[in-house]
Amino acid sequence: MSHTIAAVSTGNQVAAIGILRLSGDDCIEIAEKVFSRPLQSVPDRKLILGELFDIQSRAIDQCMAVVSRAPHSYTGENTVEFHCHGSPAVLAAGLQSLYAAGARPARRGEFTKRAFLNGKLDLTQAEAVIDLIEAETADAAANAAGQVGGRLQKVLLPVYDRLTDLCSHFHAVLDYPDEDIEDFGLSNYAASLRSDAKALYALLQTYGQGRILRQGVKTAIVGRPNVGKSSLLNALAGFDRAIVTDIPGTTRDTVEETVLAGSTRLRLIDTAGIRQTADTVEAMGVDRSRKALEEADLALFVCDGSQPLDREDREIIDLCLEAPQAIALINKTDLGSVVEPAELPFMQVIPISAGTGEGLDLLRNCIDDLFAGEVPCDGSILTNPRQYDACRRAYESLLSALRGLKLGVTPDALLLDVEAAMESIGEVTGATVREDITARIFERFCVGK
Ligand SMILES: Nc1nc2c(ncn2[C@@H]2O[C@H](COP(=O)(O)OP(=O)(O)O)[C@@H](O)[C@H]2O)c(=O)[nH]1
Ligand SMILES: [Mg+2]
Repeated sequence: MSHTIAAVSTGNQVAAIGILRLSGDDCIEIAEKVFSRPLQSVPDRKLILGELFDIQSRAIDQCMAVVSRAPHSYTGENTVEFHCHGSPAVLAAGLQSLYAAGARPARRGEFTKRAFLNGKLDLTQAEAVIDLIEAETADAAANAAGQVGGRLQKVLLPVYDRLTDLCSHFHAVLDYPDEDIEDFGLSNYAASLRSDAKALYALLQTYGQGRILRQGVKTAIVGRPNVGKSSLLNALAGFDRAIVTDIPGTTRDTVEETVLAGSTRLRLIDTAGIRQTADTVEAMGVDRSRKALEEADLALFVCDGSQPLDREDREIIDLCLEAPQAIALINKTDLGSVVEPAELPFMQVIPISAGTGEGLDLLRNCIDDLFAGEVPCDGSILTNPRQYDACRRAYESLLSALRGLKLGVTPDALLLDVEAAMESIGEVTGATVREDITARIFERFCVGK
């Protein structure tokens, strides 16, 4: 018996349409109490025009009701949706009257949780629904949509399936010695485990891209004091996010802002100018700058083009060249430049003026070229730290199993590793290992007929 839950599914803003959603065993009866038309016998997924009543049975909106019966609904349960006019006041009144009629407020994610519990979505898909709703760029949305469609599952399920086979075979041979089951060929298993480990490794490699898709490109703006780093952050952000003065050492802490460069989302980090300093607070800021640079996906090296490069510039350049990607910016072109692009050992050198905005479009395009398109956005990559961690553990268990095979450990010890790998994959897909192995033993080998 599943209690009927109700919620506004479209957010609390004025809009053309707002949807009230109900899911649970009694939802059709409950919906009928607040609606002018009978719903028991209407066909599935047909829009029915009628009136929605508030708690005092006053009509508050003309709206459409649609019924989807179990199991053919998002949650797998009976559901009813009211497509109302999108007035927060109407939706709130409608919701109150649904509560009065017997529904209870839905908790966060509860519709999707029910879909998961009813087998309509697996865990990766359920998590992807949340990612899809929260996606901030088109690419992130496309990837999440792919995960909702089960792309990640397509990578993980074959691995899980082969491991289930292997385990069930081992168990069958060990636990049912009298049955006529082919003995295990350890060398076959080694090949199969190796290819599974390879598939997981390839998936783990996608996480760097996945993190960028999810959180944006971590971009550290670095350079000597006063070259115009904070001015650049402000110019890219489109407002005065960081304090800009002509006093060297103004920025003492890191300042973050998210901006879009084409379709690429950047987490820009403005840093304190890197230099030797006796000022304790500034020195801490400089340490943070170095740390931001170490963690960055992209380093934007900024120099002041109106002055020759000096030793400090060159030291910072060396640090920047260690970042996965780096672009050099010769700033203050409006003052005339004495720095030649060839003096800077970067693949990309762009003259800009944070003051006038010159060169910033070029910079945005250059960044977008570096990062957009490189990531497959079809949902086959890992974007989520929880999923990454579970896949990493699965991979390590498989490596341990392979080491065990080499050393000639007993099948029991091997099984422990393989089952641990399955458990970890199950954390991503929501599979329950014990049941799956047991089921497979009986399905495939007809043991205990
Ligand atoms: N003429 C000119 N001045 C700039 C430009 N960018 C920054 N400045 C000036 O340089 C000084 C230092 O800028 P700021 O952004 O605080 O540098 P930071 O210390 O690297 O963060 C300020 O007086 C800015 O107005 C530019 O493109 N052209
Ligand atoms: Mg600054």
